[in-house]
Amino acid sequence: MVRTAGPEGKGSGAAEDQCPGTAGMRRVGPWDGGDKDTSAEDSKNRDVVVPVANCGIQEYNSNPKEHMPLQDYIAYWQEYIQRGGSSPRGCLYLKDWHLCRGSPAEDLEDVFTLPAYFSSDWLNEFSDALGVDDYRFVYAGPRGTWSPFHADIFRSYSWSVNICGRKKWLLFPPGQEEALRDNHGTLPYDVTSSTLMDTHLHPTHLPSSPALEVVQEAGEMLFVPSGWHHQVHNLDDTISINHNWVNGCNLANMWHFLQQELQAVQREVGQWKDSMPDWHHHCQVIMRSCSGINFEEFYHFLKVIAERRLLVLGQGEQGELGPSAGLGLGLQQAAFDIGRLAEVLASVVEHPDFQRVDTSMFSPQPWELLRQLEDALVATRAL
Ligand SMILES: O=C(O)CCC(=O)C(=O)O
Ligand SMILES: [Fe+2]
Repeated sequence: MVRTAGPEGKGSGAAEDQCPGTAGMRRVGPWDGGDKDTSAEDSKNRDVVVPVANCGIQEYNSNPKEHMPLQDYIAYWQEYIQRGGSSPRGCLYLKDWHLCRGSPAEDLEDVFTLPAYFSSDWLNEFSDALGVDDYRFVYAGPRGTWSPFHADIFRSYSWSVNICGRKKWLLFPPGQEEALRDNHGTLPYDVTSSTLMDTHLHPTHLPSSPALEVVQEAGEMLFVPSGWHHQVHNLDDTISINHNWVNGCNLANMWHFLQQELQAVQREVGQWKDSMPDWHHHCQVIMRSCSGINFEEFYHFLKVIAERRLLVLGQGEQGELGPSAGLGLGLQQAAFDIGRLAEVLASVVEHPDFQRVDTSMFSPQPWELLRQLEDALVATRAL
């Protein structure tokens, strides 16, 4: 785990102990207290509608979510504290709030400063380029709110910074989750549940390989590697910023995950393979709805990221590289990225299920893009 001070640094005194209304979240807004007059901004932010999960109700391996005005959530939270940590409305957790997407700020840097280690972030680069949902989230909730056991979307990395409060993370290295499955093969909702000790229900559970437990303090950042399952508990009233991200270092993990997802869909609907025309196409449609992406969209993702790097390298070769072609990318970074993109794209174009996708309208054609990437690599090595 990498730990480092968060954007606001560590230790802003009493503000850390109490979130609603007093947090040290300087420029983000909604809870920003302090001396300056923030009333106009506050009232604008309080109109924002935010997603809220009910941590007390299990719905499959997650919690049901509703949307409510931020000001209602803050009122709920204040009341929850006044009642000593309970509410007739249950234990509500504001989570997966796309604060940046909803922000009027032109630039992410106007909302908060992205740590340099995490700046190569293709998921958010892609969603920004398309103007669609990003993978930048705010989590905020009272002590006792929690996130059930899961691995992150597309086997991405994630990072989390506590603006205030503390989180307890229960982390399992890739593969270790297998021992936690129940006798139907289902992963647990809550790894702290005593039902895991029932050897009939969980025949492969090994109490000898417990979770890696990490307490993330206020102002600390935690990095979750690809494919690590985790469960997270807020030990105090806590506000955090969390991003999911993919880059050249975990792109192959994402591609591996997508192949597994397709195989899982194909197994589920295997009985209709021979009787259903377009069965392969339907598998891609189902995959998209279950996993959020299919092979066609993955190609599109690779293409958008690749073309931006090809542009940087092309401009670099012609000596035209101003401030990294406006992408914040250096030549070496672009060349590294292209190497990783070429490796994964080579595997994608060879994949029988990708070969079944109708690519006739794709521009460039996948083979052509792969050739461009390989040519760019050769040219870079010659420099
Ligand atoms: O903070 C939480 O409740 C969950 C965070 C999480 O799962 C993540 O950042 O990947
Ligand atoms: Fe997560």
